Amino acid sequence: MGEISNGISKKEMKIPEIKFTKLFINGSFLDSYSGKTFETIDPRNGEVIAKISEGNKEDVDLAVKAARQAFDHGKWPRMSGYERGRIMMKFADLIEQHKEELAALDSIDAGKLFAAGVHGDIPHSLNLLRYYAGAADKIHGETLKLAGEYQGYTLKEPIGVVGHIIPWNFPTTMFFLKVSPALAAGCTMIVKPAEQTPLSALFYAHLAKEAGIPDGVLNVVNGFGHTAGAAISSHMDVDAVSFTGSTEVGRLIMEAAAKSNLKSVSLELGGKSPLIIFDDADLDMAVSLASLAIFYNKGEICVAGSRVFVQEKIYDAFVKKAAENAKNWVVGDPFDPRVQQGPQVDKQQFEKVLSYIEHGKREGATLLTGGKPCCGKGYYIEPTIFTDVKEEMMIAKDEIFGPVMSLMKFKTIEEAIEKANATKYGLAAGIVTKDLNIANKVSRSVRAGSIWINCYFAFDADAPFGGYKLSGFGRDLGLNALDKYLQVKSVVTPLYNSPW
Ligand code: TXE
Repeated sequence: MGEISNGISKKEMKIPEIKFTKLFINGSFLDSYSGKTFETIDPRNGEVIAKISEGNKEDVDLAVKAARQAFDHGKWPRMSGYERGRIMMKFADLIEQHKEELAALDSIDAGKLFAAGVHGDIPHSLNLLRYYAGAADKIHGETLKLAGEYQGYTLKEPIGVVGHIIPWNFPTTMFFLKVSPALAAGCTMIVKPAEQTPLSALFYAHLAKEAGIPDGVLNVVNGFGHTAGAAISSHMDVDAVSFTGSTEVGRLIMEAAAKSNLKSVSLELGGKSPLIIFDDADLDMAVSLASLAIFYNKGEICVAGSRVFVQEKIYDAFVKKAAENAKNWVVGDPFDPRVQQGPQVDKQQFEKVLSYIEHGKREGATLLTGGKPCCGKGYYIEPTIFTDVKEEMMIAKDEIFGPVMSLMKFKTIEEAIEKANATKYGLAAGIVTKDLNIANKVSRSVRAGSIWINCYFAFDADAPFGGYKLSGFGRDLGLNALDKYLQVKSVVTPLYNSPW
């Protein structure tokens, strides 16, 4: 195992000062109504980073009131799209000026690689913000040539007050994935970051104000899911909820929406994505891709390629190389530039992953490599590979959300398609082959929202993203995402004289 110790100086770690810990409501940082706080923990060592104001129902009520006022009477929804876009561009520029500090916040809060933040999450989030800033003045309806002596047009109007409930695995990207199209559409909003990762969202709220986003448009209420999150999803004055997280909580959110005001809901949930590697694949490339697909972000990624199907002729060679690769995968402090994998986000996720590894061993899968905690005090887990995995095993069925690859062998294309689809999820799939016919056939047959051919994690602001089956519904990214935050109104008029 190419692990390194945590012996890096504080200076090298670039530990940022924690400037914002309160709730951000109506343009100001406030203590929570109850005065309560919760601790956010550094997964590198289990130590407390800061105490964060804990939002509850009363705080959500206050934030929704501010967002409602800003929507009904404020200038943001009535501003020209061009002007909204200009302010969003300024917001992006301000983020860019603070990108190292922001990436460091996500590193200490979520255990994310600092380099991945600076070169991945933050630039990608800037792309999102700028992409939707550019779209803000291009939100068009249609003209309708109606039957009889009528004509009409459709108007696309912002849906209103939106609740964004987001997870901890990509605190920055998730924030902008949700907030950018909603801002472009002219909505006002409340963001509820995950309780594990409250820090960067507060900094973004501060920068939004500096950029000129009016008070009440973007509110951030940190807190727990069953309190602050539930208060958003059951609120009578929230018009839409956009959620990313577990399938279990997705169901609760739909239920709360149904029982309150039938607010519109979109859900991006878990996954158990297949990566299918055919005999003709370049072996080195296939192994690198498969390793990245499961070990990147310590496997804490909804589209992780957690089920790897390898065609029989290259299976043995693949297994050997994948094991070598995993043994050389560097686990350690996310600030060290040599490191490829940081700690799991918290103790709960760390224990969840280890318990799945134990299940895998008990169910009879072969532990090829890894399988243990490592690197001292923090929540670090060795990159792990199981072979001899059977479809009915828990490690082949459940979302582990950790660095655990399940390797399976297949013979024919039909078998690969059948196995790939034998899951309750449908978020993403990868195909590795040089044969275009195979790639086309498999990409049409696998029931998943994103298909990556000879690549993985190929996200782009312009490529819609979302799930089939229990991976949810609705699309983030792309121009489609704007639809979640818009209403369509039909306006009809007589063509000539009014018949009435
Ligand atoms: O998710 P939760 P958890 C999966 C992954 C992970 C598992 C559990 O398998 O191991 O879910 O993670 C808020 N009403 N994913 O428990 O609880 C919560 O505060 C309203 C996949 O952390 O779904 C947080 O802000 N909101 C996923 C958000 O929901 C509630 C990313 C997500 O937390 C709530 C994360 C409630 N009753 C986990 N309960 C992905 N698709 O990327 C919780 N929340």
